[in-house]
Amino acid sequence: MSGAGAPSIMVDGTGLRVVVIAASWHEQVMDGLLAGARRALVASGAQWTELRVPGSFELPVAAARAAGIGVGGGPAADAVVALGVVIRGGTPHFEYVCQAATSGLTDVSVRTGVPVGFGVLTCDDEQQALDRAGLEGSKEDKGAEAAEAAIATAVAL
Ligand code: DLZ
Repeated sequence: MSGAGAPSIMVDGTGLRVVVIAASWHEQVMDGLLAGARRALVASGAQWTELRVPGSFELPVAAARAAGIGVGGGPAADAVVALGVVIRGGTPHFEYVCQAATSGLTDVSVRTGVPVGFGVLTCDDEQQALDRAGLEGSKEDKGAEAAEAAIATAVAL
C-alpha cells in the first residue's frame, strides 16, 4: 500500500479463488493495473481468473455475478478485484461513471459479504493515472494494492 498512513500488507491467499474484473478504457493504464494485480496474486498464492468488461460502469454487474453465482461456470469468488480508469472530460459523465462504479462495487461487497478490492482510478488527467498504474516510472501501484486489500480482507473474514 502507498500513501500517508498506508499499511504494509502481505498475506497468504493460498486456497482462495479470486476473480479480477478489468474495464477496457485507457489501455496503457489498464495494462499496468492488471500487471500489478497479477504480481500481488502470484505473491499471495491465490488462484484467479480474469474477465474484461467495456467500461468502469460495467464493473459492478460483473462483480455481482462473480460474488454471487460465479462467472464462466466457476464457483462464487472468495474475493473480487475491480480495476478501471476514469479520466475527467468536459462533461458531467465522469461524475456519473465514478459514482456508479464506487457505489455499485460497495453495494456488491456489502450485500454479498465478498470483499471487492477497489482498483478504479478516478483522475483529472492521464498523467495522474499513469503515476498510479504500477508501470515503470509510476509512483504507485494501485492494481497490486486493490488485489492485496481484497485478499487480506477475505483472509481476515
Ligand atoms: C463513456 C465513458 C467515458 C466517457 N469515459 C470512460 C472512462 O474514462 N473510463 C471508463 O472505464 N469508462 C468510460 N466510459 C464508458 C462507461 O464506463 C460505460 O462503459 C459506457 O457508458 C457504456 O455503459
